[in-house]
Amino acid sequence: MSVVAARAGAPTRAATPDPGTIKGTVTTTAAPATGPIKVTINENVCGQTQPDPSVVVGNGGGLANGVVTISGTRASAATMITVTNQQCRFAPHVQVARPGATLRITSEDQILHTTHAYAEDERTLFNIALPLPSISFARPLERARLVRLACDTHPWMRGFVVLTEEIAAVTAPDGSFVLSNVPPGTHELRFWHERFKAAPQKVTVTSDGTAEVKIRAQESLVVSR
Ligand SMILES: [Cu+2]
Repeated sequence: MSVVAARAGAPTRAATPDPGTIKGTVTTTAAPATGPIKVTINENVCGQTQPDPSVVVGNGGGLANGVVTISGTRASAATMITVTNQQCRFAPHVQVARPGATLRITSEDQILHTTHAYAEDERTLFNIALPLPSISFARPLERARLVRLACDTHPWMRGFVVLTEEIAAVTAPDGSFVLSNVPPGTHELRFWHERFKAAPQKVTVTSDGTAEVKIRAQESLVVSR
């Protein structure tokens, strides 16, 4: 009897719901046709042409290099990311980090690249010359914003870093994405892509559950420069 009473009176564990997961795909049915970009300098390293990284559409219309974020959430996103100048491209083309993260910049190419970072208002954040492969530099990425990377030597080179406090994921080559550690509840998903847009979408996540969403994107008239 006393044991039962003791159990009944014991403090119960706080009912913290387990986080859930959002899995989804971003697709488009109207991808603009893009051809390869003609290379005009350093063809020995860069090749004669470069694929256009701004439109990468996989089987079934999956749209790569988009960023899905969950409004109003807070994430423990990456605090250290790397961009590599690789065969005259920025790899990866798009990535996500939290404000305050450090960007490591390096090169694999035997030619001069620069990694020129711009804020959305076209202000230069930094411009790093990489004359040799394997050297690397680190620069802080201080606040929530979209950072565009360009190269002063090679005008086709473009990259993006989305700095956000929110839970976010970059879409894979098949357009898929996974958002983990999502608090249960109804959330709004937002989508960014340098050339496409999509309407915000509501999704409900249950404790320890997996919600599936499909996001349809269309070409935007406003292109991130
Ligand atoms: Cu370059």
